[in-house]
Amino acid sequence: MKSIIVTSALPYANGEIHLGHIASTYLPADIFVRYCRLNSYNTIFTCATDDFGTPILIKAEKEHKSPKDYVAHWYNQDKEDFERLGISFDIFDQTSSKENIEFVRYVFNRLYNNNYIYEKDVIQFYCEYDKKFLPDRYVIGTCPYCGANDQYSDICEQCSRIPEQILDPKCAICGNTPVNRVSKHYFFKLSAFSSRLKEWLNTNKNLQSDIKNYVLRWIEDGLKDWDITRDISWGVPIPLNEEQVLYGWFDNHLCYISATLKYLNNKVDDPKLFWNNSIIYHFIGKDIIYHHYLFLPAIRMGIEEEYKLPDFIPTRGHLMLAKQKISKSRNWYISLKDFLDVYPPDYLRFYIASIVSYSQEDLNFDWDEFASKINNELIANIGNFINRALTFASKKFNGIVPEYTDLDSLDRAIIDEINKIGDEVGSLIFSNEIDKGLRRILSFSNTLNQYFQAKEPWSDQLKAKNCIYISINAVRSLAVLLSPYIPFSSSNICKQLNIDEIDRWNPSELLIRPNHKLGVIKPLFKKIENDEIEKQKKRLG
Ligand code: B3M
Ligand code: ZN
Repeated sequence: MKSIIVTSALPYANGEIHLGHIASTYLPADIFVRYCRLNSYNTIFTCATDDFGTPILIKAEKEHKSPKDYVAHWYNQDKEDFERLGISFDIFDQTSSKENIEFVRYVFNRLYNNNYIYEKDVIQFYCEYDKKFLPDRYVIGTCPYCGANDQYSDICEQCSRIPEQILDPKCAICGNTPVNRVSKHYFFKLSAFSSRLKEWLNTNKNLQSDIKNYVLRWIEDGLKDWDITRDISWGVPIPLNEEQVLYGWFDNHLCYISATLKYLNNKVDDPKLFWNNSIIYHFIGKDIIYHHYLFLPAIRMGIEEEYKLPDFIPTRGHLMLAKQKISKSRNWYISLKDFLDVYPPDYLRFYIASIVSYSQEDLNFDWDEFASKINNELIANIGNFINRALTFASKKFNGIVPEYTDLDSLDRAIIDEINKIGDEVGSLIFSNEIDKGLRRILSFSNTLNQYFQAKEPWSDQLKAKNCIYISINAVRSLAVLLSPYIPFSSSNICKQLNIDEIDRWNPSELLIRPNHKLGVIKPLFKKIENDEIEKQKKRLG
């Protein structure tokens, strides 16, 4: 059996999961994974919180918590949020797990022994008052490009540029002016991998070509070696100098591997071999292309490809909120938790799946569009057909699926549709065209509504028998087709059909036989009212 390993970018353990994360990464990955599982691929879905790094340490200090306790809080919160949305990780780990720390140190040693890591003195800001080095966010100053005040030394939030040297630097903890001090840092020789990376990018036909092209241009422009050292206490201690820790971007993506192997331990004889024999997918948002198309493969190359490189890196754009960039610092975001306190998880899954394309283009969250998609597509199209067919069967046939006789041309045409739909939707999901797959399901459901209307089962008992037999089977087809997208509703449909949960991708088969007894029929969805949407607009953003 073919195996597939899917990872999705690791959320920083320092704040709420918001709709932006869901749209660019977690939901597309989950839909894909659920589809793969139904197709009996041995599929593993891996994620973890990204625990290390300066911003997290600073936030923990502000809350007077140990960084360990601080990330544990967010780990638990994230886990709960993901579960509520039905994101079906097989393992949700932490980059600070002992397995990851051990693995990261092993990788560091391998790279060092292979001469891909070297030492160099660098000048760092140092606060004489706090007695510590001040990497990244520990220094605040003026952006040399746009002149914005109060910017972190590692990124200007005004102009999004990375300042070479911040002006008028101040310690973020005490506000004093830091001094310069020399510190010995380790660098990863990314530049040594230029030609191998180029070769890999050119031969891997599964990567999105537009992204590949500009990553190739970055290589042409010349790759810079990466400073992988941080003079702080929260991180993976560097084997050669335990006083320092590794940069978060050195250890986080290695957790894709360490967490997967941890999950596989005791399940397969040789977890590493399993990794190397699998098709590997890393789902990401476009802001971390550089790290996943260059840094991550180079590190795997540097340890002599002991662990296979990714086959696919599905990369998607950002979610905007009312056409504006989501920003946690400006409080312009909708948290997953807040959303799920108001609407069912499947509403969010349906809406996002319908707008998320397999490209880097940004998408836009819009409350009115959300309501209209739920009301007009999910409810008036899909929900309507399902409820109509089930209610009719329950009222006119006592909930017993009727026998069919002499199929007419309408019946045969719809059976043809059912026979085709599984492969059509399946191949769209498998090629990551999740929105197109959903659109195809909607057009199928539309055809089913037209069929029901044209057959007029209310007018003739004979016509009704064929129509209901076929329609009930089509309802089951919808339960299968929708199960990767809206799993909670799919299992609700199964209950009403009185069949087992969907465990196979078989929407094109007519498996419900005459005389099968249906379950209790209830409307699946509740309409979203206008005034309710207006209320949410005000409350959530
Ligand atoms: N935590 C950054 C981000 O969420 C980072 C991803 C790590 S994936 C290895 O955008
Ligand atoms: Zn200070």
